[in-house]
Amino acid sequence: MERTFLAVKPDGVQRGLVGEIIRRFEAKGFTLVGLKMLRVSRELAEEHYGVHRERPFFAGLVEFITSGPVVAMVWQGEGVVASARKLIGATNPLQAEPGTIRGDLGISIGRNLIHGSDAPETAQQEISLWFQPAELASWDPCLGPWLVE
Ligand code: D4T
Repeated sequence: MERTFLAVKPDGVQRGLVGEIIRRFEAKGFTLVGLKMLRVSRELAEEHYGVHRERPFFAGLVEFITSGPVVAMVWQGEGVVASARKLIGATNPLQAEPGTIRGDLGISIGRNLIHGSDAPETAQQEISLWFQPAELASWDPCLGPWLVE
């Protein structure tokens, strides 16, 4: 079953939006299989955002992600990677559609609340970067037959 990596960034934690964000993925019908709060090390932040190393916003991004606790999660479900990106909305919250997390709850690209993997391969890499296998729980929600035909 497909899995994705999501992280509520320090702004989402500080603003008390962790519950609201989790609620949206639960209500959609996805299954939470991993969850932890952590203070991200500079090493982890630089590895996670490695593709942006040469971009002008990289230093600020690493500074921001390491500035406070983050809630890291793994979610499971059919099509969860692409669907989570839709639920999250465009990178710039001012351009994100209403109804999305960023569109409803944010205003600044540097404070866009949540990260979501952009493809199934990236999701696998990010899950193994952030979680040990033993930290993930495989379980079948009893609502399964009411969510998927
Ligand atoms: P993440 O990776 O956090 O889920 O965001 P996106 O996938 O939507 O967007 P991204 O990888 O292009 O950007 C990563 C991260 O950098 C911040 N950022 C981005 C920024 O602070 N200034 C910028 O100009 C851009 C493009 C926001 C998200």
